[in-house]
Amino acid sequence: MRTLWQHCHAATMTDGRYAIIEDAAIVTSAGLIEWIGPRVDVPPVAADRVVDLGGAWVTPGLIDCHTHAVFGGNRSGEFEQRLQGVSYAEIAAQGGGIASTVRATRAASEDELLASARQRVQALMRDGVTTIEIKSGYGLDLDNERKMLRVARRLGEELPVTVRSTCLAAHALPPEYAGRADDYIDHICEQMLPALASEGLVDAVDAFCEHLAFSPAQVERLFIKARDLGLPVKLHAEQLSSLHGSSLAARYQALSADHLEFMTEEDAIAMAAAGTVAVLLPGAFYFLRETQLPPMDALRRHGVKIALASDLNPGTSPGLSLRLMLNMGCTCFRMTPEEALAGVTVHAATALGLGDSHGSLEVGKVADFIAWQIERPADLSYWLGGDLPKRVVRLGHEISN
Ligand code: DI6
Ligand code: FE
Repeated sequence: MRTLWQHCHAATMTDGRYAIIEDAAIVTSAGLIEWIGPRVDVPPVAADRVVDLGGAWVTPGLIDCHTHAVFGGNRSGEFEQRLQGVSYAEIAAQGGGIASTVRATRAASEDELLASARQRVQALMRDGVTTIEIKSGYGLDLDNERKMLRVARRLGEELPVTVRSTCLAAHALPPEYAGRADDYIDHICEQMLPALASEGLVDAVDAFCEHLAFSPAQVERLFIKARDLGLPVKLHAEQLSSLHGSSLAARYQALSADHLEFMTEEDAIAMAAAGTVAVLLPGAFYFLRETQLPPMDALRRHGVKIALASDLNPGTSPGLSLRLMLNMGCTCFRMTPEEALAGVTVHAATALGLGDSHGSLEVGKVADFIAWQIERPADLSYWLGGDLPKRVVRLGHEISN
């Protein structure tokens, strides 16, 4: 079925810019963009269907390239305790924090995890998200990491959204390995990752490189294993301190290094040279009331591609709106609305290894796009979340969500 979509303006986001086409037309066929350009130039194609978009602004479908959307329970109780004056250390001593999410995730069945994650993913989809990355990392043993990754795969099968799954077994030390972080890394490398990869559950490998998680040397062992298995890597780096995990990630041609508040200029130079995308997560910055900003000037000066994501997780970013993150990227990190939109489209696609097929409105890419009833593209960063009127097209077909 060939469809001609017209009466719209397009922010195509090619090369990370708005790259606007006024009074645009788009021809889609077999799920792909077959032609896009000014309406006056539409080739004489035989369209099966012509759709009037009513003067909308069309952007690529939004891509949330960093989420932990699958988890058991939530931590709103801890949130409330902290605001009543209970310290984080006390909460952790009571078995709270990430350990409580690990317990709840292990206790939940695959179907229970699917049901709770489905609601969160659907919330993101109502915001115009057509592609989402989902990490494991609250199971921390083979069966429970497998359960999380299977839920990610099932979400991609049952919802009209493209899901990329990332194995984050090196997120935290499971209680049964307390004091034996190197042994846990060995276990991931020798048992968990090969098994999960052979089951086709892993699109990328991630780790949390931080004093309270895993060291650069431990992360490097994991990266070497991922490379042996032919899997691309990503890294949570420089969120709370500077360990130069982002430079390590660059050495392994990582798809992305994420968080990055404490990264240095040298890290930015390494990332630019490797093409490693900087994924900024303003939801966690906001929720933790951090004050250290990622080095925006260094990232820009060295030409590092910048993506933005929700980091949706129960501990540090219970963020159910990617558009709210656009506003936070602008307000907290001083990104421009154009940079923010590029961060959830073209650069987010690259951060997932989907740069050739997703993220911008170009011939040959998937026909995933949103027709927004807005005044101008900056509206997407300007409103603080909320349900903007829009039509969502995925693989050339309009979906309702
Ligand atoms: N960085 C974070 O902020 C989260 N994970 C990570 O690697 C914390 C996740 C949690 O507290 O549940
Ligand atoms: Fe994260």
